[in-house]
Amino acid sequence: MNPVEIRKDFPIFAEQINGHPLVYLDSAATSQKPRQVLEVLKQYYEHENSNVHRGVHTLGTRATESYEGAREKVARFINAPSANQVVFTRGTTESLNMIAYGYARQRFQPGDEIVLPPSEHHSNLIPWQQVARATGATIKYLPLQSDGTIRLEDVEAAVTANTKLVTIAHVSNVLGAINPVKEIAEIAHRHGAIMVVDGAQSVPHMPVDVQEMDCDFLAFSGHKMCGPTGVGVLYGKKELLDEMEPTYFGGEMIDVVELYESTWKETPWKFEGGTPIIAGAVGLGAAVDYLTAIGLEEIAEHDAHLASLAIERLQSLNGIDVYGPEAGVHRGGLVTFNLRGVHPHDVATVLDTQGVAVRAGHHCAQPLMRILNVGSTARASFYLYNTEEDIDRLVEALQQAKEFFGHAIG
Ligand code: 7TS
Repeated sequence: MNPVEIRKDFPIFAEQINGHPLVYLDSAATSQKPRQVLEVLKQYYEHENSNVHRGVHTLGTRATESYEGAREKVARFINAPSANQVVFTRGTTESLNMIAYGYARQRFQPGDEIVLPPSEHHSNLIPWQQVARATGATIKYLPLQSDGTIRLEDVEAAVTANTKLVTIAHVSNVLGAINPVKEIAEIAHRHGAIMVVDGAQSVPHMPVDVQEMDCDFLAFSGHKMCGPTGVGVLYGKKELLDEMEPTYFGGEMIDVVELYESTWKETPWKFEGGTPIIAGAVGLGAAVDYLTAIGLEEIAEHDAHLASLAIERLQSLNGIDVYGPEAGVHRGGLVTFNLRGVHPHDVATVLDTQGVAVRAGHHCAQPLMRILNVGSTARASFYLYNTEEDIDRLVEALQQAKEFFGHAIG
């Protein structure tokens, strides 16, 4: 895998940012899009655009074939047993909320427990708070180690016969930790609970096999994996999706509508009320093709290598705190850090003057920020188009930031 060649697929890298070539280190927020995906979107709108599942006309058939073809591509990508277990949603947030509304709220009651770490993205935390409020179920947080990771023995201790749902991010968007989701799923299942995996930061970056992991639900977003914004996926085990209530009611998702009651289509179409995210799904299918051709193993190795290198380089600068586990096999492609005594927004602003894009803020993980005892942090996140030279540029820009803010250069 050659990131220098890969970059040529991404038109955005022709941009100059404040007089510098773009160094894009914010792929955990959203990835850039390759020409191959942009061209499929253009082709779709120019040659296939129509509504799906209803037209008997030729364009309707083309659009339906492309849309359902994308579902099959996504199913193969995560090794789902069937394409019917892939629901197109707006993204991870919507997928997780659909589980909360359509599954958890219908079943949970006082005394039931939901187990998760406090380090989750708000999208995998607030929906469960809301379920607890609505049903009387209790949230039980797993303890975190000083590096922000969880231990399996703590999961064993927390999960009981009262636990109905265990959830965790496969890869933390702040700490970069890769969590042992397969082992956690095994513990959850032993106690009769279901396992929900937030795959927003893993599916774009490493091979993810839902059957091997044995999760009950998996949520992820297209826009973080070279696809368009506005499309994501909810994968579920067939029997759970069949049992689960739709969240949106209206056109497309029905079987028979009477005046006072109605019945739904089968899974997955019962979850896709209204005109679905047709072009988005087709674009996501193209992104899946693109990533598959490069190879997810190679991408995972590349991202982890850049993260290790970045951690090493940042730690060699004085006055920089790096959060999360040490570099190594259990780390994804991002590094979260602070320049001591300087607000991360100020750091990110100085980096931007050098063309280096990093994210600064609480990363939608306010409880974790409190545990780390920081208000916010800066974060550099890597993807297939980043190079070692990008890390040189990050380090140079950080050195300038240190000079600017009066730090001694390490
Ligand atoms: N879960 C995790 C682990 C995430 O990283 C994100 C987005 C989401 C859920 C929500 O995804 P969405 O596509 O529905 O918004 N994370 C980030 C981030 O770290 N910076 O910007 C968005």
